[in-house]
Amino acid sequence: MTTMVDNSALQQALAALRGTMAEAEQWALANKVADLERRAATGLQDLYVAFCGLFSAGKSSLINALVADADLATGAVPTTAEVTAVRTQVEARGLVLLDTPGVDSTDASHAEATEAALHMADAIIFVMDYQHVESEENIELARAFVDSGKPLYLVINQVDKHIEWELPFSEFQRRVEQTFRDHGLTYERIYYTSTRDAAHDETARLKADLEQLASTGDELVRKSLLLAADTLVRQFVTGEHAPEMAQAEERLYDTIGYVPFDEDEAQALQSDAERELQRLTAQMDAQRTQLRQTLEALGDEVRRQIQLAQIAPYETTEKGRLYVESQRPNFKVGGLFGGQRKTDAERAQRLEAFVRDLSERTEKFLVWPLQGQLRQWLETTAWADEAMRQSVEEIRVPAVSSLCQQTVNSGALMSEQYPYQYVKDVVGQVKSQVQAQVNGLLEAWRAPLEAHAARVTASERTEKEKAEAAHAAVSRWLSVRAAMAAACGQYMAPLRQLLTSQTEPGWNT
Ligand SMILES: Nc1nc2c(ncn2[C@@H]2O[C@H](COP(=O)(O)OP(=O)(O)OP(=O)(O)O)[C@@H](O)[C@H]2O)c(=O)[nH]1
Ligand SMILES: [Mg+2]
Repeated sequence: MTTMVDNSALQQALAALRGTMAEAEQWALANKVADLERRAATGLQDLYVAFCGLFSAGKSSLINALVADADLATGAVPTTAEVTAVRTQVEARGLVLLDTPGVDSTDASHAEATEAALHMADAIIFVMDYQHVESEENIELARAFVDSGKPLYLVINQVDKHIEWELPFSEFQRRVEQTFRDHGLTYERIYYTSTRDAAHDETARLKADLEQLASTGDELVRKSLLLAADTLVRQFVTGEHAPEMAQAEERLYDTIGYVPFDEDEAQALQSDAERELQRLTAQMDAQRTQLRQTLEALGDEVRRQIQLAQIAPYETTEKGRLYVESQRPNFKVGGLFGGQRKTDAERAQRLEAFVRDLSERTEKFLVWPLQGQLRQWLETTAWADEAMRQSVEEIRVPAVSSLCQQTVNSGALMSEQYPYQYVKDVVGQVKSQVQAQVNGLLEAWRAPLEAHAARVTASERTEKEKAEAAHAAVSRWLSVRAAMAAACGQYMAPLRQLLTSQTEPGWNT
């Protein structure tokens, strides 16, 4: 089984990526893509292994021991200043060992050089001095190598310093491995080496394994190239989206106070905000509904009271009957000697008697009790204001006189039953006019009620605005992240297609 990589297509895809980065003036990234292009140009023939670690761990000495004709400078003080490549040949493949300057926190240029070597490396050999394995700096460095995602080999060098009677070597090994496990640091394998004479030296083993890695390294090289490209693309996309991301993050700090760790956390925050919004909306609706219901209940009560009010008992009805009977065309008073004047006077007098009686009763048995009821309601209503109180005092007895005259149905006058119907009609008119006044008043009370509802729910509204702002901020962040992921995916798609393992069975096995 042989895996074929279309090298010219790969070079083209990388060149396109470099072009995009150059266009955006991301020169450092474009140059790193150019490194990958050079690897593609040689048909991915070389395997790069970076030797990294703190200074004086013995990186250069170890490479000298592994490669017969290597002659790297070594020394007790920081020695290697820049990345040096030592090239050997293993069958058809070049094996390139990259010696790197020791990483120490004081020299940034060394860290940069190591980073550059890591970018080229297909595998990392992390060299440690026997005495510094558990040091904080060493563990921190190990973490960075693990995070790079490249195959990591640990080398505990200078094991000639081990004194067997102090601690059995197997116990030392157990402790070292435990330390890495405790820190959650994963690796391919550990080697114990020495460039001096030492009982437990595995340099030969390391050399054999490196050669093995080189001879079977196709998959590793492709994976590592993909990883290197992916790292560069991520850096590029992150840079391109930096202003948007900074804005999105600022909004997050302003609302929830921090940036979510990942999409999952962001989505959980979204759901929290949505639930909170629902809860607050329900709470506000409930409060508002409750307030509105008090006004509706009052309206119902008032309507009932108006309907039940007795404003035309027997005597009043009689007065109504007498008046309406006087409206018949054949109505006359004073017998033969009665004149039109007398008849008119009688009619006017009957009208006045009915109107006065009905007015008085309307006032006493309808308007006053109604005002009493409304006043009482206002007294128990916290949000009642002066204008509302005033509007109750302004309820008036309707213009009964004109109502009485207008309601007469001249076509029905001669009917025996009509007078009773007439009084009912007049009473209905009076009541509906009072009802209309009350309706107008209750309608006007809606505004103060809504204003009060707004005051009562003010804190919920503030909370709601907060939740809405949080939701919007997280959404924004998620959408920037999604745009970044989509951009990464788009840039990486051709490379992924070319470099992802495509085995061709039965061909040239
Ligand atoms: N005892 C002992 N000393 C060693 C061993 N390997 C290297 N040394 C010594 O340790 C010192 C540092 O060795 P280098 O190979 O220069 O270490 P390095 O990791 O390349 O150091 P920098 O390039 O400065 O980061 C030198 O004095 C070496 O002689 C070893 O296996 N045992
Ligand atoms: Mg060195």
